[in-house]
Amino acid sequence: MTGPQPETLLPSKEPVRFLTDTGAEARGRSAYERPGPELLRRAYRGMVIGRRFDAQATALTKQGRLAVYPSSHGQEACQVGAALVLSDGDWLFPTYRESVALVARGIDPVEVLSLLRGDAHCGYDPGRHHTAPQCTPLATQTVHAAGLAYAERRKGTGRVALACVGDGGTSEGDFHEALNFAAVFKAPVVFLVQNNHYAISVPLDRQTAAPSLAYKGVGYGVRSERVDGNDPVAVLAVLSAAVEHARSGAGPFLVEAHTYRLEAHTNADDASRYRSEAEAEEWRRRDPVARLEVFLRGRGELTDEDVAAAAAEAEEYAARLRERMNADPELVPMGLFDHVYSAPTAQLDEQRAMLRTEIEAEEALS
Ligand SMILES: Cc1ncc(C[n+]2csc(CCOP(=O)(O)OP(=O)(O)O)c2C)c(N)n1
Repeated sequence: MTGPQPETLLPSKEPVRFLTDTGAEARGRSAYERPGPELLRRAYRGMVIGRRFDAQATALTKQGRLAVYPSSHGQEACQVGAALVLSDGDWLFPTYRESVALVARGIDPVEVLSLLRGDAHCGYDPGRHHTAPQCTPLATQTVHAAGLAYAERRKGTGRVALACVGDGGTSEGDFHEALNFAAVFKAPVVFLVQNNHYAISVPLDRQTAAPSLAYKGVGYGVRSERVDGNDPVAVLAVLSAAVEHARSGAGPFLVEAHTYRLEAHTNADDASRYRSEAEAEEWRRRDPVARLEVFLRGRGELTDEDVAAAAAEAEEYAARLRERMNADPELVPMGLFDHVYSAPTAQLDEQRAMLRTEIEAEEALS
């Protein structure tokens, strides 16, 4: 029997944390290295802008400017952490929930939102940003990430892939196939499981009987860890170590981040039907933005001016986004058929012909 000893794969007994719920320094030493002030300050700025972006996107659904928006309010530490631990050449594989991670990666927010506006399958150039299109079928992106990471390993580029997946997504077959493949072929991929406790209305205890989602990695021989997903310091520390592990050739790494989705699943969902306000209130007390602010201020690494500057930048960002989203884009309906397959299927050709006929009939009327 070869392969790693199980003890080397197991997550910490408690989720890794550097901060208390209120942002003080947590007791005890961590096996992970605390990120330096420069990275933490960047994370703070990214989270403030990300939260403002999220609120603006939600408002745009109410104005009918956006068809749907899955909020990641409350999950900013994971979202911004995922973007900040990757270098430009690394690959990010997001789900529909990851809009804040995409803007933190520096992608134009209007391009990020064009999928959710219904204008395109993907509004940004995945090749340019090394970021896959946001995936709606659950866990499919984990297979793509494992395959791409394996290709990068074969090519010897030193690049890694980071795949985001939700707690619900870990029940999908694709997730298990991706873990198995990545472990056997030592694909340099990090699986970031954002356990936000609900898959739409399905709570975690109906999703898994495992001691924690991190144990799903152990069974496949994948080094796994749990982290307080609302502690930005811990998220950055653990994700950085996970990326380093993958980049060094040691194989995949699974991080389960314990977090909470404070808003409904999307604007089309009513969260009060399946969870209590008291529960959400508990999690509001562990707000990742406030925790990091308290911590950095306490160390003299964030000043009143820094906080005001981040808030002003976020307002400016939202105002510009609002303005640009209020303009009607010029759409090319036939473009929907581009980039679906490298060689179109007969069914796709048929659909394309049907749409062309409809457009021509409409043009003939006008
Ligand atoms: C393969 C598949 N099955 C079902 C759905 C419908 N669906 C969309 S979101 C969702 C819940 C996902 O929950 P989770 O993975 O925890 O992610 P979260 O939305 O909480 O970020 C479901 C079942 C889907 N998109 N894809």
